[in-house]
Amino acid sequence: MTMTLEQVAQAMVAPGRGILAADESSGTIKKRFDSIKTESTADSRRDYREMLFRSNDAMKNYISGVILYDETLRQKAKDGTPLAKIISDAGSLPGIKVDAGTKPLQFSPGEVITEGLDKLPERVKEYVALGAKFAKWRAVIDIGAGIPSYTCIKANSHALARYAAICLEGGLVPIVEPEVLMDGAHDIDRCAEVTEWVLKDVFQELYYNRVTLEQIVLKPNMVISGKKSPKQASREEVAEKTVKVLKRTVPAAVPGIAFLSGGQSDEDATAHLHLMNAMGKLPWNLTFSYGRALQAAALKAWSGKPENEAAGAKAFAHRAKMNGLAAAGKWAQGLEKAA
Ligand code: 5MM
Repeated sequence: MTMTLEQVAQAMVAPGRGILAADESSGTIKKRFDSIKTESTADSRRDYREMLFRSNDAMKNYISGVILYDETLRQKAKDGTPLAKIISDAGSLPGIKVDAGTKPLQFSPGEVITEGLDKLPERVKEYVALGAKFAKWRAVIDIGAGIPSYTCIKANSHALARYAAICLEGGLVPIVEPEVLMDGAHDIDRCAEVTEWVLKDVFQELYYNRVTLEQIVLKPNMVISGKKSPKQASREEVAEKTVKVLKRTVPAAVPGIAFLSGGQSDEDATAHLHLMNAMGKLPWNLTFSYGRALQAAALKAWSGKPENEAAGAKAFAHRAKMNGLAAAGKWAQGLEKAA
């Protein structure tokens, strides 16, 4: 049975389930593989991702969708099954990253614009034929001296909204991802200020581009201290300030918000999500769309060796379960030890 766009969006943020971001582009996955001294080849990337997608209980119970890179959507498992089919057989939805990455933004030193709108309608058509149900586009906003600029926020919000409209017209649910980086030395209040500004502008552009909010999933950063800030906010403060900013900016018509982890430790990313969900009723479902915070332990346990596949799958299953519980507000620190 074909699902409507609303149904797909709701399934992506279904209670207690979240999204696995496995859409590392060739450069990013190479960096990840370098860290475990493994060569990044089409086969090693396939083996690693196949290990994650075949972690059946985790996929069935906690992973509502998987964001893939172009190469992965076209790849087949060792036994010839398309990787996208392994995902859908586990009751999860395959999605596709459609942005083409960032480039320096003209006349805006230190700032970037995400590219990829050229021929996007044609690419969306092809991805739908290949089985994708949703798409992702990530805009990147950095905080620093004199940045972000109005120019950068405007250009990125507009591109995000154009992407979202193109996807909806072509039959894919767009994940709208404006990421305010946590790399700087700023404190949590500066992050709150910039995140509020960015989200306000993104929703304004979505409106002007006639995007139906019931058919999207928002993927924002949490409101958090910059990694280099001497003043690190507590987990409770992160949860409280994130929800405050979201309430000010995200209309209740949006079915769900799936956070990126952005460089947080695995357990912090889980704890923050749990604390927000434990606050009680919110206008949207709050869940995860983590890359690093879902994969780091699995990548290390696997380390590129076929004999470690069971250990890698187990590490992934543990993080998927912890985050699934956090998405339901049912996580507890003590459960981490049971790994
Ligand atoms: C998995 O990483 C994604 C792709 O990154 P590149 O295009 O730079 O290779 C990234 O967009 C990811 O989906 C989000 O940032 C969430 O991942 P994290 O690690 O922040 O949870």
